Amino acid sequence: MKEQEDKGNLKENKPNVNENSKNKQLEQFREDSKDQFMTTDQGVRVNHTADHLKAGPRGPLLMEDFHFREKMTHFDHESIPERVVHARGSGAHGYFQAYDDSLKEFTKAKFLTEPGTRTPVFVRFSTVVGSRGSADTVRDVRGFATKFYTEEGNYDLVGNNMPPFFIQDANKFADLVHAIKPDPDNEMPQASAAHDTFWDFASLMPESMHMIMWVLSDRAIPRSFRMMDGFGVHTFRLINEAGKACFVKFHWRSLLGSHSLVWDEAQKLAGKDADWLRRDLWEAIEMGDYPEFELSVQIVPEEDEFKFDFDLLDATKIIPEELVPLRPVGKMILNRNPDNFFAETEQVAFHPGNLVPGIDVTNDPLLQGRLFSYIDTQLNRFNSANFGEVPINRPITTTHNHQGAGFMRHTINKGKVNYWPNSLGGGCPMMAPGNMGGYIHHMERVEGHKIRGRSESFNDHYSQATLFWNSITEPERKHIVKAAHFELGKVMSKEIRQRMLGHFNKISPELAQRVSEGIGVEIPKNFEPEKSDNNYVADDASKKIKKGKSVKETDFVSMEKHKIETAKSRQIAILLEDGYDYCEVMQVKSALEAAGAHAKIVSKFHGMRKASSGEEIETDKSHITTASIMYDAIYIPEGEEHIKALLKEGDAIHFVNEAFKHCKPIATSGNGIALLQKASVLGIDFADENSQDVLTDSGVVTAGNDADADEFAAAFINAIKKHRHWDREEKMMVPA
Ligand code: HDE
Repeated sequence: MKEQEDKGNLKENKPNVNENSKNKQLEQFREDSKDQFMTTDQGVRVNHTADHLKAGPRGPLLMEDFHFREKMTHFDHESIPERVVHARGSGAHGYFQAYDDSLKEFTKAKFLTEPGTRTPVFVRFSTVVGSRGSADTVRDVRGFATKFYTEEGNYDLVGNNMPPFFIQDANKFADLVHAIKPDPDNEMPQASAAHDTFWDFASLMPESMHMIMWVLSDRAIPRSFRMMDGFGVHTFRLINEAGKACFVKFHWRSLLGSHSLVWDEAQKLAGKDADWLRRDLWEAIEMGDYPEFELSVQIVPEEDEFKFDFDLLDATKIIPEELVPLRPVGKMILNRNPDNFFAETEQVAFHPGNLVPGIDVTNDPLLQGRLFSYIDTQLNRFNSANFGEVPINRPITTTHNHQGAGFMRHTINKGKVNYWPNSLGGGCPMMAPGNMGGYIHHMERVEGHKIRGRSESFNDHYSQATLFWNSITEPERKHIVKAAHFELGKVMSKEIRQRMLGHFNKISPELAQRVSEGIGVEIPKNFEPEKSDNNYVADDASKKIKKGKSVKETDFVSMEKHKIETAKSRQIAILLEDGYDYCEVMQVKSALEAAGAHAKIVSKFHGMRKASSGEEIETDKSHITTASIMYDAIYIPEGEEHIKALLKEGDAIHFVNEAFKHCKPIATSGNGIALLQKASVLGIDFADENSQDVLTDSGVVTAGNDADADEFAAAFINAIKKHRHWDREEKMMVPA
């Protein structure tokens, strides 16, 4: 019917977008009970809510008690099904802003090319395997899903914190998830891959080997949602104004760098603070330490599709940055916590098929399956197709279509006409041509025989796993080996352990050897991986890609080689008892704060701690309410009485010892060195207590009592910037 060609009589549904557009929209739905009477859902004021209506003070409930029935009914229906994967998550609002318009050459998506616009976003970070109440710090992939509320409608970039994926085809997803989730008979273990079913599946799934390397690496135990990178994983398409397409991979880089916990710390945090990552994100935003991520793209012209030694449509592969460098596009800042967890973080519904003009999908068989699953899964969660009307899911543009009825419809569509084409409604709502924002799918030529199979070009499962192993540093390798000792050590079946060694041996004989030492089985001879029923078909693509470009190492996958060194937003514990040196504490504290770190006073008990010169500082945390695992670094000032007290305090000695074993920066001066000795800080050179020296050895900074406090603080901040000092791992016999 009618296609709108001139803008003359068109009511523009494209808002003037700024960073507050979404917030303004949400404001209409907020409720504030301050200074209000309680009411029923019907708006009737409630006069008493502590007792239900009874037949006599000791009698039964009366059915006519509408207030009780309404209240109880609501409570009984408060929960919705948790997400089948990514059930546990944390959300934050913010905005995205492009740096410039240089991406116009490749895409017509306005939010990526208009530097003057701040596009509102809502991000949900998540773990994948655990249920809603599981611990944050388990070994797992992290979800990194972003909803951009653009002036052209919602665009969702639903990514992870690791760039490859376990499988190539969506038809294996249900099996993968069944295998990694708790066992069906006893629902154990919670939020962990370390059980027979997952490794059984993985060991029969050679295509998962590249991802397995990432999952065993420290990326799977991030220090913070704010300190991890994000990846779109699939190859998508960008389309420019002229309709020309190119391939694209999306990357988020944390501007605080990508940092991890150590495994022992992650396990302890799961017990002492199961909300560790959620709390970290919430508190950082409340304090004004807004998480920042840079969006970059890797662009591959369509004509270069086969110029690599892997298939761009294979989601188990990365494009090494040496082959296609990252091109920065813009920055996202998360600056507002949600008002209500359920209404926003739980109800937000992402979908990789939420696309705007200028961005399109490819035939990646994993992505294609996702295009079905995400809407389908929302129907299970919301029991209605109207989930898009929930405030957090609404676009900031107005919506016009005939998809009216269904459970929980909010919008009141006017008029008789709920069909298209129509003449009674003047042909409205109208079709929008491409030059007026109508979404036009990329006109890719497609032809082929119906086949349950995939191109032979997907049939290389080890090269990039080897590339990963070859590209990382020795401490990172060591952590992978230890992770494999743990994960496979929990596997009862020796056959499964051995099959995994067969794969590791194909990735790297050194890796296999080192893992084999810890899991009590030999590397199998003449190992041939299972074909796992894949039907690989030789086709044109497979002939072409074999000649493609490759690299032997790619530094960018290593967290250690690509450290952003900053002390910003790091948590520093200052151990204090009465009798400390006030001037030194204040000088170091203000230097830490100037570097963007946060210092917290930790003492035996809550209350005021008195300096040797009489000043007082209030304790933030007592030993029983905190632990070294909750800090990035620790500092112990000098002071005669204060150190004497710490030397008698088991908790303080353990605090120092544990932080040392977790490779964290530690600083002390003067007689504080005695506390390090008592805490078995071994194999480290200390400064002479009675000197002006400042000495840093493996992240342990010590200063003589005549040293310059500024120099001392600067050395400490440098050690903090390096995050962890892995060389200590070599020196330690007894674990933390
Ligand atoms: Fe998802 N995934 N996924 N996934 N995924 C879901 O959708 C699915 C995959 C990712 O914070 C579900 O709304 C299939 C890759 C994130 O709400 C479900 C396949 C990547 C989130 C689903 C994949 C992801 C989900 C569950 C293989 C990284 C959390 C709840 C074909 C690029 C979003 C929901 C949030 C959630 C299906 C693979 C990321 C069931 C079928 C690859 C970050 O629809």
